[in-house]
Amino acid sequence: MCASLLSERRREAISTLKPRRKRRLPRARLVTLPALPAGVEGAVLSRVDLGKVSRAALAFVPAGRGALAEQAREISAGLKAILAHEPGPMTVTVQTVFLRDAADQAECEAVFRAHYGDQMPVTNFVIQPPCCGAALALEAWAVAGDAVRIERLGPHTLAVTCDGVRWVYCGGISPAPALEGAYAQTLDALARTTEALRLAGCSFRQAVRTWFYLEGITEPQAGAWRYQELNRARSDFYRDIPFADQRPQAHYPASTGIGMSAANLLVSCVALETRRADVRLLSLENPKQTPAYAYHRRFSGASPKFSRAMALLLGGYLTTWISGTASIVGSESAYPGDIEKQTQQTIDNIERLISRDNFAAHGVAGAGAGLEDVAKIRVYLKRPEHLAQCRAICTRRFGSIPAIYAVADVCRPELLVEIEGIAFSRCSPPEASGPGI
Ligand code: 3EB
Repeated sequence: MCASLLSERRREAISTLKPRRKRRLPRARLVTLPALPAGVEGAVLSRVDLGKVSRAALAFVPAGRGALAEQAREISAGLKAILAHEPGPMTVTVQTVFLRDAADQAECEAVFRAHYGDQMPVTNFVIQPPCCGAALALEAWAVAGDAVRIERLGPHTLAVTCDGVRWVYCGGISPAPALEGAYAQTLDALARTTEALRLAGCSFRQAVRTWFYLEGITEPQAGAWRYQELNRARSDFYRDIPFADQRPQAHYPASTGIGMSAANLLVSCVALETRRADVRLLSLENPKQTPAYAYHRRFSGASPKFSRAMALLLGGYLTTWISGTASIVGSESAYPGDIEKQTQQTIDNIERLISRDNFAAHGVAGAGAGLEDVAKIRVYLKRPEHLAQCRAICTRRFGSIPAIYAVADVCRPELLVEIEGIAFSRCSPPEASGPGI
């Protein structure tokens, strides 16, 4: 089934080429959807071929509805079969486990520890029920390549080095349990994230992507909302970080700020380090959306400090981290109460954000991506009963790529859906003049 989907996607890519380009061969996509081994249900895999290194993204929900441990073991067995079926050895570097019940975390963790032994990836347990009703869902990233070096630098830090670039993954970071209030919790979690990055020799300035999962995101606190308190802490913390080093414009990391049904706050991030000169980081804004850091005070006293996307141009390869994106036009929520229109608007926003036109408007020619270059998405739905309508639209527009659908509150009560993802495409290599990252 997956093989035919793949060719369907390729056909789509060819048929949408503009007439004047008809004679040119379509450039091979970096993202493909390989077939899974027979007998594994509920999993979708994408593979990203980046020359010396290849990556795989997996989204997996168990088919069974037995006890948590049974569902977790189904995932463990399926994961083993899927990775064994790949052409070469693959290592899972980072994973996010979406859990229906916070009380299941210890048991779930035990199953994964048994699965990985001393090869445990950086792991986030996010308390967001899978929309389909399963007790858990898994999103996993794996890497393969002869020249890849993996360093496990503690429970919250893992580094992948290849071709002169170090990708640092930090996750599973929570504030001290005794802390109260989203302001103190956020500051503490950010301090711990800094420490986790430091184990890999990185600083927060090198962060390109962050995730903030916040319990009670739309609940009041300290005369504001918990999300506004998170923004106040993030703004205070970011004030002293020279994110603007490379360009005049601030280049805050791409980010997701989303609700979670328990466990206060969870933070994770990706940072990059390289001395290669043919590298460029570009933070992207959406011409149709007010930059979040410039939102009116009415939305948050201290604005949300993140970029709509962060792009890495490295040699001829472009990686684009797409922030959590919602149905916001300008700074206003569009289509309150309408899941289908919000989903379409959200995907329209993403399409525009990663387009070649938008890269060109940011001063970078020869780069960009389309929805067909997205290797994995996460879809956060406020209400699980919207799953079928939302998934139909996502599948139509992104194809059958790995996708996690989880129940979570979005930071504004009227928003019903938020989508994030990551795209891989080719680009003209940036001029070899940069100082690295
Ligand atoms: C928005 O566009 C929706 O606070 O880090 C999206 C992505 C959102 C990231 C964050 C918040 C964050 O404003 C909410």
